[in-house]
Amino acid sequence: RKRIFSGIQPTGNITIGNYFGALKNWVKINEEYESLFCVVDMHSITVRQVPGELRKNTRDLLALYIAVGLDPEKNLIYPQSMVRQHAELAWILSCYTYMGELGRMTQFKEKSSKHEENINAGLFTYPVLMAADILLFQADLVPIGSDQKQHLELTRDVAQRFNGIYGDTFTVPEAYFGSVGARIKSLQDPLKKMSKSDENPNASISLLDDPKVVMNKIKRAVTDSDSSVSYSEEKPGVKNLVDIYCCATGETVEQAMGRFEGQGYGNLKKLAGEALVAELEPIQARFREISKDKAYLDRIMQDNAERASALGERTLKKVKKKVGFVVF
Ligand code: AQP
Repeated sequence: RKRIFSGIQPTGNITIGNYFGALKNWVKINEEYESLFCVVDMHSITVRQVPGELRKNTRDLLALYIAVGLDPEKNLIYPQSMVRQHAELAWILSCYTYMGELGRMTQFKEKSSKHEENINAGLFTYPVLMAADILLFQADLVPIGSDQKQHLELTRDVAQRFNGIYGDTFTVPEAYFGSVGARIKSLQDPLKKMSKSDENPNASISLLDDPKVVMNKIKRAVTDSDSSVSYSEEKPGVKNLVDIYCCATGETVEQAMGRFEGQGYGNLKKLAGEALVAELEPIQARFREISKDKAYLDRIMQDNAERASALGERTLKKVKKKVGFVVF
């Protein structure tokens, strides 16, 4: 079986964007592959975090992985920082990655302009850690959103460079673009993507928002001064609501437009909200169940991290030997 690796940062409340863009796809494909789903907490400290919140978000995100349907007995589900091989490989790979390459990364440019007070070296070398995450496990496929394409390209370049110098060491991974996920946009500014670290709580819907909150946020979603539904780039707010409706129901845009075209916005908002609530309620119920049992989640984390560590160690040992470290 081919192997896949993917991760999400525990940087806030996981949104329906993260769900439709990533998690739901993982659930669809995880049984076909040998899968690792990591909570990438080491990536998130490139931006300042409140320690207690980071720890809670990490546990919550792990519980959510399980609640959406990823079985921790069949997949490796763990926090990145519990597997030290990620950091060790990242250091070695950083010596095979050029400043010029990292300087071209658009996410670094964006994030450094957003966090001018804290442009740290980790923000710059973020893609090296991501390369280490993937290459450590010899992943064949990496489910990513289009915004991560450039980072995956860099991962491939670094893998090929290393293989070129030392002979076959790393599997060169391919991107896997899922089929469920439309890009979900902010409910308050539909030209921006919905983001878990958005400061406006009305801009995003959390996977854990209760039904009333979901309905209200959808009701308040920004549309336009026009009054009838059509699906086009000129009407980004309405298009986003149709996308959300389709993601939650599994209907195609054509089917949805057969239902909503030419109507006012009220019915679209109502049905999109109801469909979302129906999708989220069972996930929330499972999440509450899992969160009640702290010992259960502790055990899953420890057991999964141990297994991931043993798997990663195989690659790390090989790499250490190749670069000339003393290895026993
Ligand atoms: N709006 C979105 N629509 C579809 N997919 C999305 N993803 C994120 N937002 C949307 C996908 O979710 C995964 C999470 O990746 P991440 O944790 O590295 O964070 P991100 O991409 O930077 O997502 P956020 O929510 O915007 O986080 P913050 O606010 O912390 O930067 C990825 O697979 C991504 O494509």
